[in-house]
Amino acid sequence: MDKIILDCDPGHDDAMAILLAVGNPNIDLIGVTTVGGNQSLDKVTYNARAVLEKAQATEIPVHQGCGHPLVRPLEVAADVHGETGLDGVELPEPTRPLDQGHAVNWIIETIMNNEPGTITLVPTGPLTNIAMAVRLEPRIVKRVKEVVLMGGGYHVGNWSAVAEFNIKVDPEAAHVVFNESWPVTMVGLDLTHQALCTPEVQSRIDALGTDVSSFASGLMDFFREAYRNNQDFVDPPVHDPCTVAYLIDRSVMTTRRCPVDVELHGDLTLGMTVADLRGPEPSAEQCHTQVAVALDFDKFWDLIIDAIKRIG
Ligand SMILES: [Ca+2]
Repeated sequence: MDKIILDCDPGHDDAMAILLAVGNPNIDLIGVTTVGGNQSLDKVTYNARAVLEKAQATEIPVHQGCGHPLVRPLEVAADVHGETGLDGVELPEPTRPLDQGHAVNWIIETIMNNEPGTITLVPTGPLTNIAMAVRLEPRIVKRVKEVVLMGGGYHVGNWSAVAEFNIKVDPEAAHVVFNESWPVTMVGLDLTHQALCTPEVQSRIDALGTDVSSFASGLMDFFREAYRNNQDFVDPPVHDPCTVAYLIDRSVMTTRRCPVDVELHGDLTLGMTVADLRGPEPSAEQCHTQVAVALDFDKFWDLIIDAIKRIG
């Protein structure tokens, strides 16, 4: 079973990733860490704890990480996620106190104290914590099984014409993460824009008729409105759980191996994830990065709905 650390900034789609990781029996969510992104660090940390409370998963520790990108001021996504970062739903009061210890230290200790090749990092926010961890303890690179991150895109952006939010908020951190030698799967917008919560999908969530299903549906109602008003989408793309779904079942998406780097200097292209898709596909030995290409829509939503159902 994959042991995962979810490094997130909830965020409506981060919340769905937490529900999927908690509810799926083949994922061992050993901890949640938070990073400033969709909203300020205090807000997203509270949200992470509240979502775990809602999912009856208070055994899972939450460690608070970095509130600001490595170099740049924090940009939040209030237009997409609201003032709280999880607008549109009532959050339960977390009963578990926030765990002590900075997320970056906790990530390092956890990786160093577990067998090599057993921990998978799943970042679904800006990559600040992960970059800090790798600079503080470079030995984690060889010990992590893989990094499966939501961010970037090889054909499209959302925070600029060519850059996605998580990468654009902290491009220097992303540059660090993509340039270390660990296996990186970039689950970018090319993939996540296929993960649309259609009315048909949402009616399946509603039909579960549980407290958690109505919570998830409330998240999707707000997300749909926000994406209609600000991003010109009819149905909202539910980005972050695509990472977790891939770890549950590799056949949920197809991938293409290719070099990926992060633009740090372009006036128009800052934060762009530049994927070199020329030539034949390299092998895993030749290239440590791959991009997600095509989603099995039905399989993806079946996993989410099954997880929500299991939480009960
Ligand atoms: Ca996120």
